[in-house]
Amino acid sequence: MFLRRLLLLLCLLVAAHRSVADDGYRLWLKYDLISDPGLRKDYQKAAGFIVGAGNSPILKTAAEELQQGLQGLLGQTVPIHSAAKKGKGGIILVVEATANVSGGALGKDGYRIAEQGGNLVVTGSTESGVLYGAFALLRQLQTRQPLRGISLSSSPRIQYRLLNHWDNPNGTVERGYAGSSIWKWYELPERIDPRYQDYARANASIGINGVVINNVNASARYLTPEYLEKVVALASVMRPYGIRVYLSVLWAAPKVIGGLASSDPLDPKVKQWWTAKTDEIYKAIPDFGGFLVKANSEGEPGPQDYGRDHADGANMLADALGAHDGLVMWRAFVYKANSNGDRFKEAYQEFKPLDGRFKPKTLVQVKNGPIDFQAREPFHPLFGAMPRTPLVLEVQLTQEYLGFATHWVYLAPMFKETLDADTYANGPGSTVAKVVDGSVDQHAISGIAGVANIGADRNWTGHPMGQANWYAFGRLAWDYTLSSQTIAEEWARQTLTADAPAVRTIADVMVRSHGIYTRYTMPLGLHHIMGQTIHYGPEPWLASSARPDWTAVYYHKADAVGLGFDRTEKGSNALALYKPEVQRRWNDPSTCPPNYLLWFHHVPWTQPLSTGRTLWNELCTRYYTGADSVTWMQQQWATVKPQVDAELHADVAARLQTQRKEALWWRDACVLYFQSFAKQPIPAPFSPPERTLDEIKRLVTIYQLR
Ligand code: BDP
Repeated sequence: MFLRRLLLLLCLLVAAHRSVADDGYRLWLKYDLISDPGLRKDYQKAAGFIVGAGNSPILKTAAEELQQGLQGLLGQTVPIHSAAKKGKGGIILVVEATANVSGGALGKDGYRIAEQGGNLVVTGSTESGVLYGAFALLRQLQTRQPLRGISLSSSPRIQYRLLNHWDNPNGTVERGYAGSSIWKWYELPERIDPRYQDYARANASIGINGVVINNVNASARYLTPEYLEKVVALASVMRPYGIRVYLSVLWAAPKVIGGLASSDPLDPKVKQWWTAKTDEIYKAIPDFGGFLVKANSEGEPGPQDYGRDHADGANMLADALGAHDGLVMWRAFVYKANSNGDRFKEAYQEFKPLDGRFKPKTLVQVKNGPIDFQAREPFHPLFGAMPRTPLVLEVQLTQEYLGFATHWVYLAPMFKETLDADTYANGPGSTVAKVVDGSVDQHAISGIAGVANIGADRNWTGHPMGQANWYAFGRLAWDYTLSSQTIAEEWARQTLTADAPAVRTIADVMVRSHGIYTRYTMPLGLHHIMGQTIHYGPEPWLASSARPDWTAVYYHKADAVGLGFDRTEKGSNALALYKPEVQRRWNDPSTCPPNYLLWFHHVPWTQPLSTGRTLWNELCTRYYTGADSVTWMQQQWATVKPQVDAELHADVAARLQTQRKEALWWRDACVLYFQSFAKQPIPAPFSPPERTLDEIKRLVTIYQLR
């Protein structure tokens, strides 16, 4: 009998242990019971009940999310009351459009959390503000902050905070590394996967308020009545979380599904078609967000097919929106095939002359850098150059050029590098962030977009650490003044462990990881030397492709003299696109930050750099120390093994092994290839690679095979 009981107990223990194994599904919203009984008691005293602010869908969500979170964290029932409840020790949710905080009124969708009369009052300036406040309060508990004396207020600095999904109707995801699309088009609208709600919850918890659900290389299918029904179903899941749904549209849709002969934006029939289509969408989805357009870019159709320009196209769609509350986000990611040109300048040359021509409700969406989401890019010269047009900053969370779901790269430092860059558009301090939030040019609308790294993998992002990039994007979109370190610690504490030293170790690795990645892949401002088509692994020797600006040699320009793209006056003069203050700094190789050097200069191999080493020696040093730093990452990760979930620890440890292996590919491929131009030995204390360039080329080629 005793033995049987013991056996049963053991089975239960094993089962319990299994059930808490962390598969990453719960993201940063774990809400596990707080183990410190003292702290738990304090929280229980302050959060014994909730008084809801009302019964609208968003307000109900706010109360219910708070309830669910608190019940998990505190291990007790937390009732929701509808009317102001007498008593102390509860949380009161309030909407107050004119709520003030020290320093002024709360911004739109802002919140304030303060103690009042023995309760915690969460005030939102809108219903969404209450929801964000509820999540902010949960974050306080999840990161074990005291509630006594709490006084917090925050308002979003950027108004439209969007995820852009590059998801296709057949379930694939362009540049997606976390499985297939989370949208199950063939099941919708009848079956609503419960995952959609968890997705909405995660987004709302970090302030994301819009999602473009389909690829910018868009299918016309989404605009058919059959697919709009499906979009309606998704919109109804997002709505209670304050999230609006947007669509990427195919420019040629009037031809493809409308039976028209043209999609010329100035053709009255085309205008009529879009107006009717837009009305149809708003009838079904009254809070529809609007359209995202990739036109005349990488083979996509657009207004230029009819001799019109981007502004003609965007304005026609803005007219079609009419009085509906929606936006047109028109992408500036364009580059003509011009073998004598410099791709760096092309978007600027096309869009700058259009400044002032875009109608209200139209925003131009610009990638962080001038080429294409490279590991590190200088800020796009359009920021600060289009004062009469609101610009959306587009960053990429999916790691197309940053090692897919294999390499651990925390992207907040990269996003911040762009956000904090000074354009000098309106004097010093005109950072990209302030151009984007509208404050430099007094725009009433502002937006930021992150190309999602989310897929159907159980843990959402493939690499467990990729979740931090989703999280960081939302937090920075809300408040770009937060530091990368703060966000990393906040995320790690909620997601991985409550152990403070372990959190610090993990955050330290995170914050350095982007610098490490660039060192072993594209140091000193090298760019676009990755594997053709797949954009994975090194291929600096790539000399021919369908277009010259898809090769690597177009960008690195290695020769017997040196390395790098001369974009000064003597070269393509792309530097002239920036304000004089920026030009001055980057124009002189001795003041140009080493991280941008080869973006702008063709530097002799023997040239001493500000680091004291010659270009060749510095290049080798970065490749070698970068690859070695992955070993450091592995060591750091090993030290936190006792503090994080075993399954998750093993997952990340295994991915780090691949990362180390591939960092060595990058190192060996690049030093051996560039050595064939520099004709210099690998400097001490580093040892030359043990394999030949041909051996490494073969390895990389395997990844390109069909
Ligand atoms: C590039 C991707 C391509 C996208 C394109 C875009 O390689 O798949 O369609 O960006 O942003 O980085 O439109």
